[in-house]
Order: sequence, then C-alpha cells, then structure tokens
Amino acid sequence: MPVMPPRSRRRKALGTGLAAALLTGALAAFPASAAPAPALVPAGAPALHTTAAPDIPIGNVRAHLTAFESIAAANGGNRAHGRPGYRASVDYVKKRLDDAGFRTTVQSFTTNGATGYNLVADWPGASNRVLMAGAHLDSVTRGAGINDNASGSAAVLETALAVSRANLKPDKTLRFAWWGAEELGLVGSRHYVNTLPRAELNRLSGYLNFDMVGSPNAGYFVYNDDPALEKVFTQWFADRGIATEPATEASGRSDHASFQRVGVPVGGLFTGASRTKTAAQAQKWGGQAGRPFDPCYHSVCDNTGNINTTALDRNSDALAHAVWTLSAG
Ligand code: DTR
Ligand code: CA
Ligand code: ZN
Ligand code: ZN
Repeated sequence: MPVMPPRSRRRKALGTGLAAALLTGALAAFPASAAPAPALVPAGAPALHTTAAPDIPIGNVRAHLTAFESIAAANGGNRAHGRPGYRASVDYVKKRLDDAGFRTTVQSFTTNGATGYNLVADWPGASNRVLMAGAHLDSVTRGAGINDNASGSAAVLETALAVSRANLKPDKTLRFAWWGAEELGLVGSRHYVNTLPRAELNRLSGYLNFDMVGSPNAGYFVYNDDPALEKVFTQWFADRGIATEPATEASGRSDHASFQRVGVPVGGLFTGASRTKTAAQAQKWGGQAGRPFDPCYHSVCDNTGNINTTALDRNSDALAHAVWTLSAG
C-alpha cells in the first residue's frame, strides 16, 4: 500500500500550521494559537501575514506521484475509468483528506458500462460563498498517467492538506474535487454540475482547474477565461520573474469547461501537452524548442520520470496562493 508522505504526518502531529510552516524548531514549540503572530517575529524580520499561503513542500507532492505510480503498477498499469487503479486512487486521496479533517463525499456515476467516481472534499468557511479547485484523477488505459493527471491531483491534494495544517479559517468554503472519467469526455465533472442544484451552483465564486502541471518540457500557461482569476496566477508568476502565456490549448479541453458551460467563472494552470515548444518559448522558459511540452502525453512513458519538478513545485505553490487569496470575501 502507498504510505502517507512523512512530512504530512509530522505537520499534522504539530497541529499548528503557521508555526510549522514558518518558524524554526525552537520557536515552533511556542503555541501559535496562543500568541499573536507578530510577537513571534524577531526584530527586523519581515512581518508575518497570517493570510499568506504556505510554501507547498514539493517532496510531499512528489510522494503522492510515487503513490499513484505504485497504485497503477499494482492494478494492471493504469488508473483508468472503470479499472481497479481508479478506485484505488480515489481511496488513496480520500484517506488523506479524511485524516486531515475534511468532509468528503464520493459521487458515483455510470458511463461506458462502468461506474465512475468523483471525490469532493469541503473545508467550511464563514460566508455562503464557495471556491473550488479540482483535477481529474483518471488516467488513460495506456499508462499510469503521472503528468496527466497525477500532477494536478497531487497539487490539489497537497494544497488541501496545507489548508488543514494551517487550520485555515476561510471566509469562503473551500471545496476540492477529483474528477472521474475526464479522459472519456469530461464525464465526471459534467455529472457533478448537472446534478448540483442551481442554488448550490450560484454559491460557486469560481472553479480552478489543474490538468497537466508538471510537463517535462514545461511551459507556464494560465487560463485566460476570467480576468480576475487569471490575474491571481499571472501576478504570482510575474512577482517571481517567470513569464506566462494564455492557455489557448486549454479551451474546452478539461474539466473547467463543465463549469464554464453553467456560468461559473473558471481559471487554472497548464504546462502543455502534445503541442511543440517554440524557440521563443524555449528562450524564456528553458527546455527544448521543437519538442512537445509532454512527449509522453497519453503514453506508457507518462511515469514519475515524466515530470519537471520545478514546474510542478511552482504550479503547486501558485495553486495554494490562489486558494488562500481567493478564499477571502
Ligand atoms: N485534457 C487533457 C489534455 C489537454 C489538452 N489541452 C489542455 C489544456 C489544459 C488542460 C489540459 C489539456 C487530457 O486530459 O488529456
Ligand atoms: Ca513549493
Ligand atoms: Zn489526458
Ligand atoms: Zn488531463
């Protein structure tokens, strides 16, 4: 069985996300909840902002990828809809969320003669608004689906676990989702929006999608469907001197399209699929011009070797930043 990443377990045991994320061992013993954050800051150090997102530990994200790869290996080499590797992937994510205090729901549906599942996890907020972030959890039958889309699944999972470690008290309810049967035509996410009552759909302030966020020959693409959501991401990258481009390859091609159809503002990140990186893109992002962003797209070689760790780390941190920022109000 895949094991929980050790860092998650340690952080959970500490129980004070802010202290665990930001302070040294000596100071971490100090109960963060009992003292205002500024009192813990040494003179001259930058002020702590309790609303700032933590750095998402890339080691934890990669540990989830390894777990998904093991799940595929133990279940005929894939995690596809209707195959045992898909259900095992749902169980893996659900266990970690349940242990972290989320309210989880498994929604089943039938397509292509098999039962599929969406996993939804809520972290309650104070207002009536809901912010969603999601990723499809199914692979194609050809392989383990690690860039497509264990990468997005792991980044969303680790962000959710970071919310729990920080004991975040958001204004909005935070809702994290892992979709089934995306590869068969966005089936799971479409089922979710079609079965959600209109009053519940109206609570959704936005849906953020993460599908392929660790492509080996990565580009930094930001969905340009909603200007406000787009800006949260583009600003995060600009602040770090990383160029981005609008994700024109994204239109209608992943689960955000299901939300767009019913009028929910959407955003997201993408590092490229089978399109070729241009010379200009290689100039600004590095990598190989004239080669696909992901040469193993939908292939058996989409394994843990098919990941650009820097891209996955940046996108995971940007995801957490967006969730923290957009949780307000
Ligand atoms: N939906 C993806 C492939 C894909 C193609 N273009 C984009 C843009 C944004 C996200 C994903 C994609 C798949 O699962 O195969
Ligand atoms: Ca990080
Ligand atoms: Zn795919
Ligand atoms: Zn995908």
